[in-house]
Amino acid sequence: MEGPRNNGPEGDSIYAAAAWFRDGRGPRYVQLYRHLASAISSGRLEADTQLPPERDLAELADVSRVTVRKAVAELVADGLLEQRRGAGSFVRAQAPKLEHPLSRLTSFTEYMLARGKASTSQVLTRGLFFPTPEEAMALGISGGQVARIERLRSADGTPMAIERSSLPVDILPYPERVETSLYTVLRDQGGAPTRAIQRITAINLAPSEAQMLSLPDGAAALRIDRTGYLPSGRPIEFTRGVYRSDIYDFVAELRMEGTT
Ligand code: 16G
Repeated sequence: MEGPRNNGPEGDSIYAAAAWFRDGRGPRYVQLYRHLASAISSGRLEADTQLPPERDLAELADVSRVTVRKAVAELVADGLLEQRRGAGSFVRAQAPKLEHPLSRLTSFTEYMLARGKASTSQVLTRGLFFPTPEEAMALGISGGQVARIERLRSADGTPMAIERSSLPVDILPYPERVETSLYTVLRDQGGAPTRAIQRITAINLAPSEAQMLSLPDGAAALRIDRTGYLPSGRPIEFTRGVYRSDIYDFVAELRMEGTT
């Protein structure tokens, strides 16, 4: 084993099998990958920390070198580690998380613009469809069709979210007009939501979603269902979005009742 590395207060114990391996929770390389990814995003493994060499890491973690290699390769592919020639693997400096205030109703485009990022949308589905019972219930409609748009949303070229939005046909008769911003099209036609209710759930990504968001299968993410209302109280938007939890932090301001 080589000399001490800059591994923070926990030293090498962070790599020990007891710290990350649980029976029945999937392949070892995936569990090791998840453990290291979360240690990096939480700051327990700081930027520029050098990982032990493959042979030592295999010994510390009580796994084969192939397992270590696979986990490290995934972390490099995700941009969490970098390999420096002849020196080994190092933790890369992480982009700060984007804080998303929950009390303000913003669109993806506005939110990213406010952070100096350019948003793009890749349309996955767009058209008029018969509503699912969930869409019909959320939008308060009993028959006819809904306009549906499914988009992969990116900021400065990084995939951030997959959003599937459904709206009553009279609100969005031509879904093909939505290129980047749904709310811009709605405002141009006289009405974007002014109030919304969101439900946030922690999920693990399905393989197809993980691939689109450039994350490993089963990675943690946030699912947010938003129902958006016009000032009249009419629900006009039901969006189910899956957001990268390694980039998004949703922040809520809370006030004690009776104070301002
Ligand atoms: C946000 C909303 C989403 C809305 C979209 C419109 C959340 C969790 N979701 O992503 O419901 O449809 O903005 O953005 O904030 P756009 O105008 O850029 O299409």
